[in-house]
Amino acid sequence: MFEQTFLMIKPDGVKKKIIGDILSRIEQKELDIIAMKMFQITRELAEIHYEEHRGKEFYEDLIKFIISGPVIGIILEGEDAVKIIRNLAGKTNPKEAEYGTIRGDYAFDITKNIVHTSDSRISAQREISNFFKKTEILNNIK
Ligand code: 3AN
Repeated sequence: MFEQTFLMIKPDGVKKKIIGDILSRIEQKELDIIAMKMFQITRELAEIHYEEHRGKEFYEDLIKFIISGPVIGIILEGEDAVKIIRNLAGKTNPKEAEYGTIRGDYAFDITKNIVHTSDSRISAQREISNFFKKTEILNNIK
């Protein structure tokens, strides 16, 4: 299915200086980057993004972590984009993530797990509209 997904390089990925490696892994897949920007997430936006985790024991650490430094937001588009990018990221818990995935290769901590990726088309659309203005998204590269 032709679709869009959202990938965010979290503050630990930026600090580790692995933006280039993550981008090159993305570019090896047949997906188009249609928007990309670096920004600092506000607490308000973090709470919107992680709404589904509100009240869980790890929620506060998650919010504090995601606003602790700049992140890179990327919108990707292509056939089965959601699944391809989930597979590239690897399992949420780095201890279970396979080698060859971004988390399997770089993450050690479930909160600081290098990337966020949308878990469905619907989440992707919600997250994209939370993080990007319509004018920031290219739709003429085909
Ligand atoms: P994913 O990012 O793989 O889609 P979600 O949406 O279930 O995973 O969780 C969002 C983020 O919340 C994860 N990336 C991780 O940083 C954090 N998280 C999820 N589950 C836990 C947990 N059990 N303990 C600590 N942090 C967690």
